[in-house]
Amino acid sequence: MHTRRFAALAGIAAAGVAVGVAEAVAILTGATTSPLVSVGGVVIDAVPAKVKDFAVAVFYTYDKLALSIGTLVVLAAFAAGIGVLARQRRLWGYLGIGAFGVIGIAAALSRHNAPWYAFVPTLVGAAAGAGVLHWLFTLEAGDNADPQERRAFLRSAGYTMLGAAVLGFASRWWSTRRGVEADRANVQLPSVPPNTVAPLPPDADATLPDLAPFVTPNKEFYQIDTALVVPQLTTEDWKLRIYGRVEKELTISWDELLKRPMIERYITLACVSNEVGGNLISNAKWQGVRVADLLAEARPKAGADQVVSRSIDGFTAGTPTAALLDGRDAMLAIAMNGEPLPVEHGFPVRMVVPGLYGYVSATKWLVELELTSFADFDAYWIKRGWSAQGPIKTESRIDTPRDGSSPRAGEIMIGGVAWAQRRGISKVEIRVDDGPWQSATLLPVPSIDTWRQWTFKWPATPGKHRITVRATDNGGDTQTDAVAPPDPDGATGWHSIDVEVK
Ligand SMILES: Nc1nc2c(c(=O)[nH]1)N[C@H]1C(S)=C(S)[C@@H](COP(=O)(O)O)O[C@H]1N2
Ligand SMILES: [Mo]
Repeated sequence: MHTRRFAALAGIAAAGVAVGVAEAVAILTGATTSPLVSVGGVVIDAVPAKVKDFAVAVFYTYDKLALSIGTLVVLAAFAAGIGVLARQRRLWGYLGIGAFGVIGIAAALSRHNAPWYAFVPTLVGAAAGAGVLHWLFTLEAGDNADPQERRAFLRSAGYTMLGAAVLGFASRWWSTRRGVEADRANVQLPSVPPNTVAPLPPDADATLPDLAPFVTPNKEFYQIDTALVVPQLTTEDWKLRIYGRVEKELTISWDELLKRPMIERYITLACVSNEVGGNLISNAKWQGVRVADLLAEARPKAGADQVVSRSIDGFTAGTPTAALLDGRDAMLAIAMNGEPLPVEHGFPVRMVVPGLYGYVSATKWLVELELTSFADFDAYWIKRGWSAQGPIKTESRIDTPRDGSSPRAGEIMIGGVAWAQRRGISKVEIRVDDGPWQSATLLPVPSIDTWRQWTFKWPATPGKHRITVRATDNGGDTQTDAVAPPDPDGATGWHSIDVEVK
């Protein structure tokens, strides 16, 4: 009889081989058929919204790494259990591996756009895992073999194979990633006619230390998505389908999209999950094709009050058709700050709609626009309890001095950003402790669709102080002080910082 440790290690070794082989096969069949990616995707989509908020809050963009590591740990624990069961009866071990196989296959086939052969990697992997289990239990069955040696062998075999699985997975990911990066490097952005370019006022940026720059560099742009592994889509494979309640269905290739008239605009994107004072907001110069031009060709039918934009990995956002046709610069963006979209931000094509939170408008890796109605379809986050309508709320933030810092007494430059996309910012006020509201200096902006920097010279006296900011939009509405959480349609309240002036 084998020891329990032997059996547990044999289970881990078998699972390691199963996953490694499945991921290796998925190199050929494509990332969407990878059992690790599919199971992870199912888990992300199934996690209740509240838990996911927590994950976003705690891990921010690292939540997916945590999920991947967690999944591997759980997988290893189950594999050890299967090994121990197989020690009692070999059949139970095979059934355990079979159960894993069923989960992997169901997950892979359930993913959006799954090809019919999505079951193949898991099937081959499970067969290999079962083979290894069989081999380890029969070949190493000799009771006269040195148990110490046997255990050492198994431990190294198990770890090597798990390592191989992770490596195989990582290398597959890197190879597709390199292919898409090469494709991205080859993109020649069409020029934008000068009269359609929104110029940047030369003094839009106060360039204070710690103050968010007016234009966010691509590398620092906030990133939020549900993708466990960022979709890798080449321009050659990209196609956009416009369908549903339209008079004329359209399918557009990358080359066709590039031939269309282009605009270039500064637009500030914001996440509905952004807390007061948070940094899930960034500003970039986007280049793309007006959504209104494409809709004019497809001709939405009466009652098609919602445009559902869908990504290659099945994420959906529902945007009011009216918001895409009311003259704002909603676009299918192909470039961000003069470069093709970074893969993390939706390469090759994403949607950008001024004035709406990302979850109802900013679909990355965009492949479909479906004309439908709000009554007929709930998009990804709406199904999870968030509001169907997501206009961005007026907010402001203090960036410098930093909360909790201890600046020197004397004249201190307070600075930050304020935003009310589509309405524009007309006033920002600062309050120190219980003092009066005082107007800050507003820096120029290219349009009402971006955030606006502000500065305020403060003669700081020693001691503890609380500084509060509030903004007013061009319609004369002042940002509310009523504190609301992000859920269900965006946080409100005034941002305050505490400093101790020395
Ligand atoms: N395909 C896809 N697009 C998506 C999302 C997503 O999860 N998947 N998240 C949306 C949300 S909630 C936001 S706030 C913005 C963020 O865009 P960014 O990552 O480029 O900043 O993308 C939107 N587009
Ligand atoms: Mo978001």
